[in-house]
Amino acid sequence: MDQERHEQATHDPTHQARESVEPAPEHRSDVPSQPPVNADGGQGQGGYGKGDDKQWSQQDYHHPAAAWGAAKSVGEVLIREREPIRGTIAMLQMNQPPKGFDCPGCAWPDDEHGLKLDLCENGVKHVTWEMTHKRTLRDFFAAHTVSELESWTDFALEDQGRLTEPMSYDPESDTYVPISWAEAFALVGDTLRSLDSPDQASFYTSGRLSNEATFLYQLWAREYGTNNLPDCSNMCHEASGRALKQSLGTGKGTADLDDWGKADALFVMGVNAASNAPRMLTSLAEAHKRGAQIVHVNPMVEAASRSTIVPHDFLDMGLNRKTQTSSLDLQVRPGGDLALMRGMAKALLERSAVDATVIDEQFLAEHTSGFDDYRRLVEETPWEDLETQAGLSRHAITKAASVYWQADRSVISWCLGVTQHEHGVSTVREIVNLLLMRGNIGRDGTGPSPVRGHSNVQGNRTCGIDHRPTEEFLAPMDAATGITSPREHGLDTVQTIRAMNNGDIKVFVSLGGNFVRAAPDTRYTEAGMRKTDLTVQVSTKLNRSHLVHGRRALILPCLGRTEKDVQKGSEQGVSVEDAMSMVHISHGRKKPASPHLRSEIAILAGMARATLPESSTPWESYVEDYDRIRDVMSRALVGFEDFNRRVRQEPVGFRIAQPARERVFKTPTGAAEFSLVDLPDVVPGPGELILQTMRSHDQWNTTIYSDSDRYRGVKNLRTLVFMNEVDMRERGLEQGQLVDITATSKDGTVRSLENYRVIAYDLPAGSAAGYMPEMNVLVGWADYSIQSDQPLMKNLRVRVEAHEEADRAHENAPGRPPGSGVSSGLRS
Ligand SMILES: Nc1nc2c(c(=O)[nH]1)N[C@H]1C(S)=C(S)[C@@H](COP(=O)(O)OP(=O)(O)OC[C@H]3O[C@@H](n4cnc5c(=O)[nH]c(N)nc54)[C@H](O)[C@@H]3O)O[C@H]1N2
Ligand SMILES: Nc1nc2c(c(=O)[nH]1)N[C@H]1C(S)=C(S)[C@@H](COP(=O)(O)OP(=O)(O)OC[C@H]3O[C@@H](n4cnc5c(=O)[nH]c(N)nc54)[C@H](O)[C@@H]3O)O[C@H]1N2
Ligand SMILES: [Mo]
Repeated sequence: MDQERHEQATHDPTHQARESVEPAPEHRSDVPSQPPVNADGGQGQGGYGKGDDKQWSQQDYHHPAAAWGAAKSVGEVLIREREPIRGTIAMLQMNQPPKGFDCPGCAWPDDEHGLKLDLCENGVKHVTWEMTHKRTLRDFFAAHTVSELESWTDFALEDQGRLTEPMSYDPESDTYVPISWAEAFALVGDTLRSLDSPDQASFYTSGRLSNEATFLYQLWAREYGTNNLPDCSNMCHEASGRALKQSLGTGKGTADLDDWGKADALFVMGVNAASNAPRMLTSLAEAHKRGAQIVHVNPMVEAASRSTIVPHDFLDMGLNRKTQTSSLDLQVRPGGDLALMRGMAKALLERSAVDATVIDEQFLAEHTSGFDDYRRLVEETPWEDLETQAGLSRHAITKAASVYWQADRSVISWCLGVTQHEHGVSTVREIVNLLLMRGNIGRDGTGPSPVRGHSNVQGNRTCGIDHRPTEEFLAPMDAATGITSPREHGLDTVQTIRAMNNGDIKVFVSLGGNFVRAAPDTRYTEAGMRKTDLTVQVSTKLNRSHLVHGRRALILPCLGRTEKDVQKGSEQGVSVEDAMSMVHISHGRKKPASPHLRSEIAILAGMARATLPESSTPWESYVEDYDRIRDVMSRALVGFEDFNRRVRQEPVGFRIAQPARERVFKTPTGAAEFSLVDLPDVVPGPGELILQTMRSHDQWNTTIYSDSDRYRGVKNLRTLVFMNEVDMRERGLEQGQLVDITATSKDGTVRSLENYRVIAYDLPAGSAAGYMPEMNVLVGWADYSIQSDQPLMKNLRVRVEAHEEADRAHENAPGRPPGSGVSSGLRS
């Protein structure tokens, strides 16, 4: 059976010729009729996805977001995972307190009433992915060497299903072999204790770890002696946290779902909400129905900025009645958001000459610092510069400003389109500047609202995953736990990759996530991983990071969020914090995928005890009853007082105090601080394009469900680059043509991807877009923002040109892993 699957996964690409052709879409007239040639040698147009031999196509998508397309897709996923009944029951329990489990998908908050049914297509896909009936058993590992598995697609790896028992890499047979939990813990402990310094280990986490597990994770790392705690936030919202902290004194948004429900204007910047935060569609549809204005700021006109039929709204579904979800679309230049915000501030100041009320002078005087300087800076910035940098006309900018000044209450939200840029911190601070001018903070229906990614990425930070912890955090934590945390800052994601390559990191522990795929500079990251002495992956499914490993390697399988966690005969719950600072308890309901799985908390405690045999931390006792972890957390963490009681409050737990919401600003001046930066130049050089790497509709970060991207009209193709038609014409490129993409890194090194297909798309001239994680091979390790240390995943400087035939022969050598059409080196 495994053999069968394998063959399907690494099929002979020439079979594609036999597949029947899709109905001719609008753009297909000039598409070559021969079968698509594989990009990156051997794995095909599906990139890291399924890569089957279906013909690709692309056409415009005209239907409302969510709606029947989503319902159909959910049905298909349930059937594919053979979970139609259990899947449906799980859907009905998801996000339903008091006994439901928190959706392990995105961090969008629960409905204020807790009980209303608000599901989304991608949440359901995510849950079903975890609940699959498929299992990766020891026989599977015995039958396939790691070298062989390396040639499989990422899709095929995860498609083996849930991991079932601890496995350890055996170099002699080049396979993973079973290991007992006790031996696995001992290997981790012994290796860590043998290091010259605790700083030779790095402890990564992806943002889905519960608050309780997070707390134990950082406790283990710090008691052991290091602040090397990189996380996915380093690639995600680091810029938001830093900016909000500088401007408002605390690193989180202030708006909650209630505020979204009361705002007169919602600004949605740099997020593909219909795919990545689908439950936002409900808020947008409701906002439109009550007459609020919705402004989308995005170089691409994404599905959420058209219309939606909210899938749980069965009446609307039945009547095919859609709701508008946009009043204005601004196709900003990539990285031009700061200029847009400043342009809106300038229009606001101009308007204040005829209508003084558009600026909240009283709020500015009482609660802010630096406004006069900001006013001067804005007045001195010429309109022409703002227009050029924003890529928008003065008229369009002023129109957005008029929506803003006519609204009594505004919320501004943003995601990766704003943060994964060189000037991400400055841009978020400019968003806050604009909010402050009208007192849009600490009032109902107002505030900044970063749209977070992983379901508990915000909680991870709150509970201590931070390579730069503050004394404010460490002092009470040390006092409550009796440990002495190191004070020296640790390594983040990019610096961990550097240190691995330099031989400075010997042990890499990963609680969830898929580091080699998610991180920038794929080849360099892989090389670093292979240099380590030990890699430890606590995971639910097989992924690339298990195959690209250290000299020794462990795969430790854990319970998923949907599964029952029983310790000492009693069911345990864990908590998470959503993007709007609400903390609630989550109970898995399902029988675990295997009797050998352990909870993340139990695995952490096992590794910690083996590392720190003399530790006075009651690791074993914490595992027996998670209330004990919450008790110590209530003493260690500001805002978690009386944690055990408050987390069980119905319907949705409690909100962590966010002082800025009460207009208390913990900045050095005690006021909200205006930021004053020069307008950055974000215009690409001649012949250059700014490439952003983003998600398709059918993927969860490094997990790719299918090779299609419904709302962008793409079927069966991931190795693509979207370009403006004008840029295509300038380069003599035609729809569907094969191209090479070359990125020049900040340090002058050059990386390229070959045999990608160019697709015409409505985005600003000078910009391009394609999919992560395939395109991570183009992100040099040195390409990170000096403000946030975030990799510039939306801001790569590239050239795109027709693929040269001569290169093709060697690119299509069969069996080459995806991305081997990649070349990198010092060609500058
Ligand atoms: N189904 C699903 N849901 C997810 C995820 C998933 O993979 N799948 N991932 C989760 C995670 S970890 C995260 S962080 C979030 C990510 O959610 P998103 O931020 O929506 O993620 P991306 O797909 O990277 O899309 C980035 C968006 O920013 C736009 N953009 C690019 N450059 C600019 C710019 O310069 N300015 C502006 N204004 N916009 C720009 C792009 O066109 C695109 O719409 O989603 C979370 N939710
Ligand atoms: N080029 C480019 N690269 C990017 C981005 C981009 O926009 N462009 N976005 C970045 C962002 S925002 C993020 S957040 C990162 C994502 O980076 P990661 O968080 O590292 O990656 P994921 O794909 O979310 O991790 C998937 C793996 O998590 C494991 N897993 C799933 N559920 C559980 C669980 O309950 N417990 C445990 N222990 N493991 C589990 C499974 O084994 C699965 O294979 O990628 C970043 N990389
Ligand atoms: Mo993220």
